[in-house]
Amino acid sequence: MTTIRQWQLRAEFARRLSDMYGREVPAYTTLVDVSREVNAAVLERSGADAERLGSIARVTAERHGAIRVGTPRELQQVARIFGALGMHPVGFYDLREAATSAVPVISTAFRPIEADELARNPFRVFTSLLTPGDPRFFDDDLRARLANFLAGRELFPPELIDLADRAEREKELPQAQAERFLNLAVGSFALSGEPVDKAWYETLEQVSAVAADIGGVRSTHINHLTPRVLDIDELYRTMTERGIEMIDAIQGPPRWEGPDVLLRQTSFRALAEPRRMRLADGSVTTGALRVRFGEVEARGIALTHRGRARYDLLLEETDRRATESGWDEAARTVWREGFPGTERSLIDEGLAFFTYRLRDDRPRHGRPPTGVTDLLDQGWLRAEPIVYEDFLPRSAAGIFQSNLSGEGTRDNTREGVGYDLDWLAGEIDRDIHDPFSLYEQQQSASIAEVAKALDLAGE
Ligand code: OOG
Ligand code: NI
Repeated sequence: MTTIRQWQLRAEFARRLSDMYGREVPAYTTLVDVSREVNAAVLERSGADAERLGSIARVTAERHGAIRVGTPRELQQVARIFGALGMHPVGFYDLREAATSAVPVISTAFRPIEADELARNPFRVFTSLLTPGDPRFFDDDLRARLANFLAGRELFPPELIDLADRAEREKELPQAQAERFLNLAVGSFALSGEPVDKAWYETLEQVSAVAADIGGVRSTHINHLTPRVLDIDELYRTMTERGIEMIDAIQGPPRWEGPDVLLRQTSFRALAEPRRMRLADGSVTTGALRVRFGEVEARGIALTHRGRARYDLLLEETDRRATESGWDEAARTVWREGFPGTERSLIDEGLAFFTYRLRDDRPRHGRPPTGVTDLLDQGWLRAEPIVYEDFLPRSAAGIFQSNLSGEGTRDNTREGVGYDLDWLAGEIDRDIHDPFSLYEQQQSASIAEVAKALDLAGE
């Protein structure tokens, strides 16, 4: 009997979701086509260097998605579906605190956490949970109405959840069950044709378009899917030439001649999609909602806590200076002054994560030195960057915000409430992994392996 393993389920789920989203949002297909062209061009131009941050096969298939749910119970079910696909919650993002935007959600990302699983297929989903308990956004009356509405909907059929639990437990599914699971799972994230209650949707929209997108409808949907590209500046130009209106900026670090770190992202605006609307008198008309969009990203090297602190400082400095020149130009100047220009200096300053491997052409005689930098200097080791697999809160808030129509409202005279990482982990009954520890473990494991091979153990 053929069985389908978790990583195959994950790859297949990502592929089918991508096909579905392409049918639903045609501009996404253009984005995927342009990404593929840009990646081929970069490969041609830079050869093996282009694959330093992931094989072209991985990068071409690579996507992240975003979904949004309304209750801890819904999130707990999502966690089981992604658990079936070998994807675990990593990181905690509180987008309620973003300076410029009012987004009443907290988020985590579901993704593979082991290096070999990431290499097989790194599909990840940024997953947000509405925070109706936050009085800055919702008053008692609206909170009660939301709770009532959300309690009456079912996003995922019980059969899907049962199959998910089985796949998570057994780490595979027989072919027929795998097919059923994939159908139900992909179908749960399709845009529903069910009419939207117009008055209810608009009530929530006054608080936030995100609140309406989550709590104003009786189903969930994939909100965007993001291919990975090797040259995001070129992609931005090409998409603009093809007449697709991109948001104003590329979020994250600037383009510069030094190492690419963390994550650079940009998106095109939400498109108006026809949706059936139910009016107060019960009649149904066709309206339009702008909720779904396309995004693209370039990934760089994962930073340590110290590297991330440096990154945050440089962002602040750029904000201070950006008034005189454009943001990008200011950022480039700030980066040149304040960030190491080579991978080697990232290592020396302890700013980024690498895996260390023995070089084939290492010395064949003599005792190796014991420290990583000496081993690098004397030709025993090479350092391969560890790719950043996570998200950036500021970019995420920017992506949310730039794609919303209304501003939303946040009453800052009120105190925000709880909703921290521990609360979230408790609600979904799973550990939420710390991204820094995952990168650190990967780096340490590679050092331990090298030490063992060179017989440096204990030194
Ligand atoms: C999620 C926005 C965040 C990213 O790439 O930073 C995100 C959403 O719109 O639901 O996807
Ligand atoms: Ni995204």
